[in-house]
Amino acid sequence: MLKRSLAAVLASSVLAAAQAPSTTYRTIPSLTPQIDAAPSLVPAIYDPTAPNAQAICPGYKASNVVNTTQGFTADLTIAGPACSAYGNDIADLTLAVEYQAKQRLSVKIYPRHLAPHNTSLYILPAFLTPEPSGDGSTTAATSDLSFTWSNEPSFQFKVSRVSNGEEIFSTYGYKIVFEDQFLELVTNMVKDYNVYGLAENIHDFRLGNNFTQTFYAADSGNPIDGNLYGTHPFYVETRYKDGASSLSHGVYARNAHGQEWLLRNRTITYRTIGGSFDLYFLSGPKPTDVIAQYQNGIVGLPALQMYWTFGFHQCRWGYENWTVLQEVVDGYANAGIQLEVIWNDIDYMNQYRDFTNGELNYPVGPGQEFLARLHAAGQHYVPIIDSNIYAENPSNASDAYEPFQRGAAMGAFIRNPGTGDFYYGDNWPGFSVWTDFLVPQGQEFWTYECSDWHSRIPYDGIWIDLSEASSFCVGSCGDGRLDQNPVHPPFKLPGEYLNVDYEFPEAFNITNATEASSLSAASASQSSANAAISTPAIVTTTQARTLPTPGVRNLDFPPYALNNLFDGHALVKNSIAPNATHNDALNTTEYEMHNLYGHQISNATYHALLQVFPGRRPFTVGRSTFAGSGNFTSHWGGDNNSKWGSMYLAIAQMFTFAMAGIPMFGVDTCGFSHNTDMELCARWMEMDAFMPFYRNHNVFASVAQEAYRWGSVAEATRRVMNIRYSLLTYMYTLFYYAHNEGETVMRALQWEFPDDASLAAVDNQFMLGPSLLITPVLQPLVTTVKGVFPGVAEGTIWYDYYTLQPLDVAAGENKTLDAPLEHINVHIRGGSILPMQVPGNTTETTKNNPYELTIALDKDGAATGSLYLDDGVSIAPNATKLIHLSYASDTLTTSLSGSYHSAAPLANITIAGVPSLPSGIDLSIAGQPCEAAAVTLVHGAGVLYLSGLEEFTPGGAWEGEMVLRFSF
Ligand code: MIG
Repeated sequence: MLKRSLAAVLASSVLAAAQAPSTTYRTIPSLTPQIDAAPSLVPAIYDPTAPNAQAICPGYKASNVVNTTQGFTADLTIAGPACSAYGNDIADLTLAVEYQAKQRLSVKIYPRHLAPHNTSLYILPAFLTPEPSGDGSTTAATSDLSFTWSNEPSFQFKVSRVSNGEEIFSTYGYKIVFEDQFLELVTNMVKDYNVYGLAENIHDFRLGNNFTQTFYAADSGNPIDGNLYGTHPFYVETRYKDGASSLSHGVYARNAHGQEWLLRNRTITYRTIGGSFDLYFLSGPKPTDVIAQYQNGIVGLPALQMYWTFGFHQCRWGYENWTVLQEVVDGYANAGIQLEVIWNDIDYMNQYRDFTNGELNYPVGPGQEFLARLHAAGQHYVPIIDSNIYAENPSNASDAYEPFQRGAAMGAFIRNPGTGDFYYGDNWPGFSVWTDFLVPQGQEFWTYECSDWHSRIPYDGIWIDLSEASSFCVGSCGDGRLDQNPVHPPFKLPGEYLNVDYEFPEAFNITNATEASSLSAASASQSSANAAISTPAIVTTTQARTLPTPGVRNLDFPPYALNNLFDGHALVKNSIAPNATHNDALNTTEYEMHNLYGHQISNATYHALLQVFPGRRPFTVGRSTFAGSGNFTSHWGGDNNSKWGSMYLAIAQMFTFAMAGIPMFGVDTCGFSHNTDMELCARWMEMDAFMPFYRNHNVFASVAQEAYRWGSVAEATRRVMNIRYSLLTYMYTLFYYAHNEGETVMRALQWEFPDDASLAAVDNQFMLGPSLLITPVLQPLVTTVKGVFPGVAEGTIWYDYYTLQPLDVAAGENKTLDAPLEHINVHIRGGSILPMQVPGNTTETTKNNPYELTIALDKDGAATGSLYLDDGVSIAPNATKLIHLSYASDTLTTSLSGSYHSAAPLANITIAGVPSLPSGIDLSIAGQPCEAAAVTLVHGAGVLYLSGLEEFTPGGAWEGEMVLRFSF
C-alpha cells in the first residue's frame, strides 16, 4: 500500500517530466563528493621512509621439536627485542609441518598462546574456505617434497623436490616477521622465474619479476596491475630444464587479509596485514597437475553448471524497460543469432533497491508475461542483485522498504562499532546496509528475499555485483541522516552528462573517419556543457604512517599501507570500512572479512537458489571471489574497456581463473566501458565464443553493442555461434572433468605443452580443452594473425577447423594465418575426436539434435575423445553416461558407461587425415552387424565423410557400443 502511493508520486513526476523535459523525474538530494574523502597515505612499497622489516626485525629461533603422525611441530621464539615494524610482534609462535599427501606439504606458523580464531589475531576458520588436513599416511619418507630448516642466523626453512633436490621455496637468508598487523616472509627464486596465477589481476599471464600483486577487494574496473575484485593467493611456478622438459610446483597461502606479493628479481616477498602463515606446497610436476592438486586437494572442485548456461548471454546497463528487453530478444531472433539468456542490470529495480521492480518501467505483471514468453521459447533470464540493501527513510512512511525491515528485525546486517547500530554506507539506492553472512540470520534473510522475489519474477539465476563490498562513501556516512534517503550517489550517473567524450577503440578514426571527426567537433563544443554540471573535487588531507600501539590494532589505518589503488590508498575508500563489525560471537570485523565478502554472498546466493530450485544446480555469477569460490559460483571479469588491449588481457585473466578453480569465466564481450565499434566487437564476439561464460555487456550511455547492430558483427557472430553450439557437448564434457577431477577447460598452451619453453609466456592464443587451439585477432586494421602451433617437432598435426586440412607449419614457426574480419582461426589437434551436434537455436534444441563426430587423426592414424551426458540441470542426476571414443587401426570404437538416455541419433562422422576412400566398411552396434551399405562415404583432400548413419541409431547414438571398421 505504501509502495503504491510512492509509485503514484513517481508516476506524476514522470508525467511532469514529460511535459517539461528539462527537469529530472525525481529530485533527490545529492551527496557531496566530500563524503568519500579519506586521508591520503603513502603505500609502503613506495614509501622511502617505511621500515625494512628484514633489517630491523629479530626473526625467530626454533626449539622443542615434537614429531607428529605426518610431520612435526616446533616452538618459534622471537630472537631479540620486538621490532614493531608495522604491528606488535608476537613473541611465541608454533611451527607445524605436515606431509599431508605425496604431492602436498603444509607449513603453518601461528601464535602459540592464542586460541584459534581470536579476533585480535584472526586465524582463518575452515568454514570460510577449506583447510585440508593430512591423508593419515604420507610422511617425510614418502612425500615428493622435503622440508629442511635451520636456526642460523635465525629460523629459516626450505621446501625441496625430493626427486632432484631442487629448492622450490626457501626463506634462507631472510627472517620470519610475525606481528599482529604485519606478517612477512621472503623466498629466494631462480633467475627469470616463470610464475603464474595470483588472481585476480589484469596483467600478462607470465607475471614476471617486476610486479606487486595487492589483494584488497576493490570496486575498481580493470586496472592494469592494480588490485581489483578477487583474492586467490595461489601461484604455479614452472622451471624449464635443458630446453626439453620442465617441472612445475605450486604455492598457496591460505590467508584472507589484505596482502601483497612482491615479485622481484630473485625473490618473492609475501606480506599480509594479519592472520597466520598457512602455506601449502604442491609438487605437480606438470602445471595441470598443480592446478588439479590445488582444486582437488585444497579449495574444492568447481561447481557443475547447467547446460543452458553455456548458451549465449546478452546484457547491458541501460535496458530501460521490458519492451526494450523484448526488442533485444527479437533483435537476435530476427538476425538469426542464438540468444539463450537475456540479462537485466540495475535498471529494473525500483530506485536501485534489491528485490524490487520499478513499477513504471519494469512492473511485475508485464514482467511475468515477458518471462513466460521467454521461457516458452527455451530462453532464460538472469537479473543483477547488488550487495547493498537500501536503508529506508525512517521519517517517511511512504519510503518503507520491506527487505530492510525484515533484515533489521533479524539483526542480519553488519554494524558500526561506534554506534552499535547498523553500518550505513552509501551505494546506488542511497544510504545502505550490508547483510552479515557470518551469522545464520544473514543466510535466512538472503534466502527469504531471493525466494520471495522469485515468486513474483521467476528468474533463472542471479548476478551478484558490488560484492567487494563497494560503498560510495567513507565510513558509516549515513549515521544520523537516513531521513535524507533516498540520496543520490556523490557523483554523476552515466547519462546525466553528455557522453560524446566516451572513447572509441583504437583505429576508430581510420575505420570510421567521418563519424570520428564529427564526434570530435561535438565533443569540443559540449565539453563546456559537461564542465557546467561537473562535481567539485574532493579535498583530502595527507596522513603519515600510523605507528603500532601495544595491544591494539588500528583497523582502518593499519601501519602497513597497502597499495590500494584508490586515490589516497586508504582502506576506507570505496568500500565498507575495515572496522565495520559482524554480529558473530567474536565480533569479527571487515578488517578480517573484507576479501571474503564476495565469497560469502555468492555462497549465500548459491544456498538461496538451492531453496528456490530444489535439486537444481544454482547459477550465480559473482564479482568478488576468494580461494574456493568456484565451489559455488562463476565469475565475470568485471568492468573492462572497449579497447583492443582489454580484449587481449581477458585471455590471461581467464587463465588465472582456470587455475583458481573458477572455469566458468568470461568477460564483457565487446567491452564494458566506453564505446565499442564494429571491428572490435566482431573480433571479440568471435574470441569469446570459445570462453565458457559468453556474455556481451556494456555500460549505460555508450553505444549499443548487441551482436546484430552491425552487419559484419552479426555475420561473424552467426558463424562462430554455430560453431559454439555445435561444440556445446564438448564444452559440457570438459566441465564434467573440471568438476570431477580439477581438469581445466580453457587452457594456456603452456599447460598442454609444458616442456616447450617457448610457450612460457604465450597469452594471445588459448586452447579449449585438449583439442582446440584458438588464435584470435587482437588488433585493429589487420586481416592476418600470427600464431604458434606447438608439438610440431614431435609430430603434432594441426587441422584447420573449417577445411580440415593439415596446417603447413614448421616447428617453432610464428605462422601467419588469414583472418578476414568474419573469421576466427580455430585448429584441431591431431589425435582428437570432437563430439558435436547440429546447432539449434537454443541449447535445448541443440541437445536434441543429431550427433556428429569430427575425428582428426594424429601421425599414427589414431584419435581419442569423450562425451559426458546427463539431464543438464540436476545436482545429483539420476542417470549419467560417459562415452569414450577411440580410433586406431582404421577402426572407431565407443565404450559406454552409465544409463542416461539421449534420443538423438548419430548422423555423420568426418575423419581428417585419411589418405584414400576405403574399399569396405563394417559396422556393428551392441555386437549386432549393421547393413552398412546404406552409409554414404565421400572422400576428398584427405578427409573422409560418412553420412546417413542415423538409421542405425534411431533410438539414440549412445545406446550400444559401436565398432566401425574401414578396409582399404
Ligand atoms: O557501480 O550495475 O561491474 O557490470 O553494469 C557500477 C551497474 C555497478 C558494476 C558492474 C557492471 C554493472 C554496473 N555495476
